[in-house]
Amino acid sequence: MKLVRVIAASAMMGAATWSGALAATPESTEPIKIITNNWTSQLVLANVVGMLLQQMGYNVEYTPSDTQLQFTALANGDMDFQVEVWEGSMLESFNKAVAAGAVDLGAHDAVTREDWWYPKYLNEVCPGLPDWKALDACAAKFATAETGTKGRFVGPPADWGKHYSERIAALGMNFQEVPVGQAATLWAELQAAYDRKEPIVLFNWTPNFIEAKFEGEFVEFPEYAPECFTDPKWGLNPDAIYDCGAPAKGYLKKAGSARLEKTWPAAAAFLKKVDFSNPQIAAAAAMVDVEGMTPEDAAKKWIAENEATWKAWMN
Ligand code: TMO
Repeated sequence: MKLVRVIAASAMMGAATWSGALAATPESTEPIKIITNNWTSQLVLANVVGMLLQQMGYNVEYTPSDTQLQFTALANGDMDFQVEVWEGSMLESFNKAVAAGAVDLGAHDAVTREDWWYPKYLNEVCPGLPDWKALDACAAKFATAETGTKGRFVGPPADWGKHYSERIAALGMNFQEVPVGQAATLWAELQAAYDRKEPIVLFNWTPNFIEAKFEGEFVEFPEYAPECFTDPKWGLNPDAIYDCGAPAKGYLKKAGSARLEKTWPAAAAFLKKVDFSNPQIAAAAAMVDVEGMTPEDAAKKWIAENEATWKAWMN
């Protein structure tokens, strides 16, 4: 009788400990849908977060989306998590998504910038750089067969939600945007020009692997203010919005669906703590763009080398 009681008690205790350890995660076996985009740091970070969630016991699914449509998906609860929300290119759609039910999961330590960028050797070719007026005065040097007498600005893929053609028009610049289809083309164009010290001005951002490999600077446009995107009267051109640059010290946030917090609260708490720095993000991009690793392998390597960092996020 006594023995039976002891066994029963210890079995119950065992059960209590067991369910206690697992009660937190996973709250649901339904997969958490992690958004992937088409640039390399995002792919690495999305995989890092996905693998860590799996380690915590969650099921995850990677769902490719573009930088604008993803916000509708987050607001609707069709997708659950985005690890890189860049202020410079996503601010407007992100704010709309939060107003429609998506959740701001906080900012990374990283400070970001996305804008026109040129190799440093052009400072001698176009005196007055990085000022945008000096660039504009130098437009003829950037002309190509495709752009005629106008300078060519090598722009980002269309889905990155920039307004560069509008900016060129608003500032009356003698430039034409020629967008690439994918990020790799930006770097191929840069490499080709850089090797021959030829003029090129292209879309770039930081943190990125570029800063470890190429010397260059962002063009300084009229300083960003929120009104620039909404009030035509603001800025140099009284009849147009977008007559300014992107934020020079932008945020990098994380965003989630409303159901993320409801269905998997411990996962949401973890994701709020996820925090990458500028050097970590630049290194993540370099593993893929310079070393040629897959985003999955780069994520595994990052996890192996940064245990103290991610363990702190789990507590
Ligand atoms: C959002 N991005 C980093 C590609 O500019």
